[in-house]
Amino acid sequence: MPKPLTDQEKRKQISVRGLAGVENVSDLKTNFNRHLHFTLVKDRNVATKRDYYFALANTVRDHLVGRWIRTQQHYYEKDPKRVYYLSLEFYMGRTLQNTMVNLALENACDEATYQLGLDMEELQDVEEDAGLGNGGLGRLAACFLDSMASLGLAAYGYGIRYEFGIFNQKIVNGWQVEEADDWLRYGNPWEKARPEYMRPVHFYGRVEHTPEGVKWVDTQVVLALPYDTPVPGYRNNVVNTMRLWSAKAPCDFNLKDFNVGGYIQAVLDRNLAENISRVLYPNDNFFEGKELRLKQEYFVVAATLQDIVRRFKSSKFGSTEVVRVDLSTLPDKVAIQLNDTHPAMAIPELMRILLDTEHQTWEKAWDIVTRTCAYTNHTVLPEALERWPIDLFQNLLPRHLEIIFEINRRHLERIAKLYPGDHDRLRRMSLVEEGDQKKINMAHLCIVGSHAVNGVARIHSDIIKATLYKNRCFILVQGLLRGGPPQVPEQDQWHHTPTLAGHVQSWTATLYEILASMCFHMFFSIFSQAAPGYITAKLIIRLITAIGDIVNHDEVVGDRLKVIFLENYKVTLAEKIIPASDLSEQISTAGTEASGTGNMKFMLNGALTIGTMDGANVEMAEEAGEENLFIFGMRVDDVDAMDKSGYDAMEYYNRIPELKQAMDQIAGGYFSPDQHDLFKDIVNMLLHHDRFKVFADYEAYIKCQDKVSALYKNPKEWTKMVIHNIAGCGKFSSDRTISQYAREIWGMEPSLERIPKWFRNLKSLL
Ligand code: D6G
Repeated sequence: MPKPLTDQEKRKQISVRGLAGVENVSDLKTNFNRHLHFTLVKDRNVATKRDYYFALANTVRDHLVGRWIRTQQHYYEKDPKRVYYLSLEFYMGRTLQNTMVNLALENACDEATYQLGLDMEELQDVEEDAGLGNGGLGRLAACFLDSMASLGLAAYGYGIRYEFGIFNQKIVNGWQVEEADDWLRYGNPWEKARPEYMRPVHFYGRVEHTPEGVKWVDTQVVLALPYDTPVPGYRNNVVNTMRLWSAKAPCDFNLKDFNVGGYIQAVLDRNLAENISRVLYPNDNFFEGKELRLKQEYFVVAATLQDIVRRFKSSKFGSTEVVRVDLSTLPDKVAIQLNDTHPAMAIPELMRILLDTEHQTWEKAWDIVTRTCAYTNHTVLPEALERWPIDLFQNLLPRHLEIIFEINRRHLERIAKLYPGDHDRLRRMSLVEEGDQKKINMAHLCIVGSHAVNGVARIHSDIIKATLYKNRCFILVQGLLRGGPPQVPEQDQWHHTPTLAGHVQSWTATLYEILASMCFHMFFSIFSQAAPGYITAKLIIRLITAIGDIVNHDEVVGDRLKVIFLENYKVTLAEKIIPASDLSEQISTAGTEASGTGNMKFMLNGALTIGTMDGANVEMAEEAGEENLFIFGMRVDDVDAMDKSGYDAMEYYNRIPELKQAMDQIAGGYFSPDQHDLFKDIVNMLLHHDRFKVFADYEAYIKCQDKVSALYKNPKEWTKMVIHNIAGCGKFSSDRTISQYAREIWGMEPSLERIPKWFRNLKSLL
């Protein structure tokens, strides 16, 4: 008779079976019930759908834990180069399904929940989106974390654990109304607080120059409390970490002048310190310049750099034993990627650590910083570029301002030597912008302080080179999708199901005539979110819903056209809309959209693109063949030429009758019968101060839409184009993008290997 297993041996066996990927439905059921009982303290009589979701999430999470610990052990043992992706946004969406897919648990969980009498999809729907981002920039960061883990890179995402993510959009009487996104209300099963790694972050105070060195004193301290979220790679047993910081007031916050009244006030004032991580600024491509935002930017950077230095200096897992005494080899072991200028303070902060704490010379410190940091630019729109007023800086981060001034002094000295007498160049390239109010140009700081600068699409990188800064630029192309090598399958394997036609025509009475001759139904679905303070954007949303009110009830049009505003666009909604769409509109004026992200996702998911030669559209046309996209309108050169010759919207308005009619209808209250001049400002803007020159592309757009409509009537030809698009979208895989970043910027080698060897060999801590 074999000896019965001890409890510990049994546990180990279960865990080894789990780790080997042989999932057992009955184990999942047992663990689900265990979590329902012990973690949620519920029985099946009283459990809610949310309890079941949490039980399932915890069951799935258990499968991450061993892999997570072992991955981190491995990094400590092998000491590979690590990459740190610093971003103010990580737009993660939901986690449960992604985790199940990456761990190959989806089928087993589906079966287990089915046997328990539950519907897994319904449970998945309970999960709140982690909406810690505005759009493309934040979603890119999330995709990159996934790819870095899938490619076996020792990578970390560092950001802020906002208590409130991107607002929830409600449409009330046609208007956008914002609601706070209280995503943590019911708890977050994916995160693990790590109070033991709490770090102090200093603000305000003053700088003392002493014979022993520079001291930043009389500061106000806020603590940064890390929350770790596991980031599993795709079926390779790697689990990396996303560490998000939350602001905590220290116990003695404002308690220095203790007295009874002061005590109550001091406790209430703790909120002020903790407000730093309260809410994500809901601005996409727009710089608001608020002090709280600068605090957020420095907060994440200061806490993260302390963590990076601690990890670099310590050796064995869990130990604080110091193996490296100084930071001179930092660039060999650490790459820091700045996701836009938002974490740009990493440059002066690392300088401050090297100069004031590590006592390095300026030259040595600068060499370390520039070889460690790299910067990704996300936009050239002037209203989006971060320019912090010097007064604000002086007050909040006085030592950093000194360092930035010194960086600038040396930088300008170098340029003056290279281009003697070129004062205009010095002014253009300075980190300090003169004017009524002096400002620090954060993009310039990033470019000067980095060894690599890239844009997010080829055309965008070219534009940065030509405009923002004629300096060292790497050309990379971002991608957001995972895809294999291009292969064109047989056409009859494809079915074209026009479930949701995204056709668009102009908003004119002519539209109705076109529609009357149409043989198919169109659903014109629009989704968009306006920053709460962006009045024009909100008015445009109101116009869209107003057009919907009229068109959707029009007797001539009947059911053939519906204009639907899909409220509360977010990752989860995108996952539903994108695969359901036939036509994707990517119609930015050439030179204004850095890349776009939806364009590539629509392409992969079988929609065709009507678009301008802008952002990633350019490369999509290259990959799929320009004949397989509906390209129209001005190229960047045409726009530049028009900038010189002048753009006159009135000329188009007066010359094109249906355009005039549409504008007159909008301005005259056709779509707002109760308030005739409601949309007048939009028309005024289009006619008199439209820097995007929308009318200049109008005729080309309408002509191109005619081509779209004609082709849509020919499903065979349409499907052929779709196949070429899907087959050509491999380049836009974020795995491909990250491999390129790894090799060309970080000096790391990606690997697609599954990692069973080290994964099994490391000692179990169970
Ligand atoms: C994650 C995973 C956990 C590890 C912790 C700290 O929470 O296993 O102990 O990170 O890792 P380092 O910050 O020391 O790398």
